[in-house]
Amino acid sequence: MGERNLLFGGFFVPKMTHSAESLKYAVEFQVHDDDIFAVTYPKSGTTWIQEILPLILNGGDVTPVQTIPSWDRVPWLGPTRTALVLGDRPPPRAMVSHMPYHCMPRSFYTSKAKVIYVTRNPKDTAVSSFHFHGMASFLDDPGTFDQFLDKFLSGQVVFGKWTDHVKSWRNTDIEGRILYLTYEEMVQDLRAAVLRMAQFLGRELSPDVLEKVANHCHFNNMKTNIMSNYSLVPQDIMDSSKSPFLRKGTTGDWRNHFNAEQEARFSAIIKKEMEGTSFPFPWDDE
Ligand code: PPS
Repeated sequence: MGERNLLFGGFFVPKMTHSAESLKYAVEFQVHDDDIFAVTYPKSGTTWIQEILPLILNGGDVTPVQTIPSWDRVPWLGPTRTALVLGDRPPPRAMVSHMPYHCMPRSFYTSKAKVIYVTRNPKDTAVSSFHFHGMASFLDDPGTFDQFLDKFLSGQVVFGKWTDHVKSWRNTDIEGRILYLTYEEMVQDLRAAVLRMAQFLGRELSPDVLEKVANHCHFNNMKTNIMSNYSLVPQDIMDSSKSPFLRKGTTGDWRNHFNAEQEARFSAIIKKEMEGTSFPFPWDDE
């Protein structure tokens, strides 16, 4: 994985978007008590949160989400662009990150900054990631779906293993300032998920605004928002003719990709690695 990636914290990150300096900047980043981080394992709903958060924080004004690209609206912590866009941003600052818990900025741990951690069914995450690897030139070629599953399960993908990431964020000592959400509950009832986020952030939204935010952030609406659908990225970097970034936006698409043997192999490994943990997930009984 060396050619396209940099090693950091025991896993790889894409070289096209990260540098040794940008990672150092992230580690040394001065976290403020009113900062808000949305943290995800890749392909778990990050872009969705980049749409929802600004609307919650500004009371439902859609202007920023219609005029500012997602990556500048709710910047990434870690990539080279971070310093440029976060530099003198007024509070409250909302950021996204794929970092596991132990790789957050040093000052994060003693701050009061809040975290929204979104988890997605690892099977759907793997499917989404497989298609993304096929369209993004800064990621390794995924190979066949079967080959990609092995890479995903062994952590030979950017940001490492799904199980390591999820366990790192489920075993923190920041209880009280972290909200756990699943992609599945967002798909099932977006309005309720937005309300949970707003309450966690201490923002009161009227029923009308809540409805407006949920409608605006519906998959079909986001898909046509050029500030959110990654169509501003040149085709040689993200080729949406191979697979659109906002691809399907559903739960359970893994059923269209996994055969019985792959499903059994995948489930057995995830189950074994999650042994001893007790986080109920909506996909546990599938
Ligand atoms: S990334 O590259 O890590 O930032 O990707 P990320 O944004 O985390 O995940 C992309 C998947 O999230 C889906 N998505 C949505 N689903 C439902 N509703 C809305 N509004 C929405 N916005 C993004 C996106 O379609 C990707 O999932 P798949 O399964 O590939 O469609």
